[in-house]
Amino acid sequence: MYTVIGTARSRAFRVLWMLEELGQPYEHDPAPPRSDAVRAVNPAGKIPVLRVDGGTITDSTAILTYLADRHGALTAPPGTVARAQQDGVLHMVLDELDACLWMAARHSFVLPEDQRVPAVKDSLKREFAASLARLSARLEDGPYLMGAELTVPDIVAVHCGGWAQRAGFPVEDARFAAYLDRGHARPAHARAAER
Ligand SMILES: N[C@@H](CCC(=O)N[C@@H](CS)C(=O)NCC(=O)O)C(=O)O
Repeated sequence: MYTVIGTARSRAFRVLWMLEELGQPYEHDPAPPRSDAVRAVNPAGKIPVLRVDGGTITDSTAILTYLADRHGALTAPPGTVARAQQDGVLHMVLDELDACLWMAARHSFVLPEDQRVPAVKDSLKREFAASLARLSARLEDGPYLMGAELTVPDIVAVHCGGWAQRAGFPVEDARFAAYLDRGHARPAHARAAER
């Protein structure tokens, strides 16, 4: 049995969605970041955390990759060129979408007020829009980033897209907007969102 720790309004949503796609049973502890419950399993206080087989896995991407490999789904097989290409796209999404959004969040509400530089957000929004346009070129042969099937990079990219919309980042690229709608319309996404 898997236990996902972390409120669904965080990167923990990626793990909930993945488990719903896999059809695996799990428990969910919606603990907020930096809470005692989270620090007990991850001293950094960060979420998500996955508890499995008496062990603890931190970082949403590490968790998604573990689940994909363990269940042989939403991924190309490890050790193949296709998997390396998939990992390349995953890291691009992390470097260029997740990193921009996280930096904006840090300068909006995560850092102590006297350390925030709100002016950085305009530059991050421009960078984000340019990255989105580059990523959306991959969707030409879609419907997903790696082609016909939903894979781990899609879970992260669609989550980042929704995060961007909530944070007031521009998601004006029509192809990416349609891809977001496709991701949000998946029944497993809806089941995770119910949390
Ligand atoms: N790369 C990590 C980032 C984890 C992370 O920063 N999570 C946020 C919530 S989405 C958090 O716990 N923030 C609290 C903090 O940074 O102290 C992942 O993908 O899991």
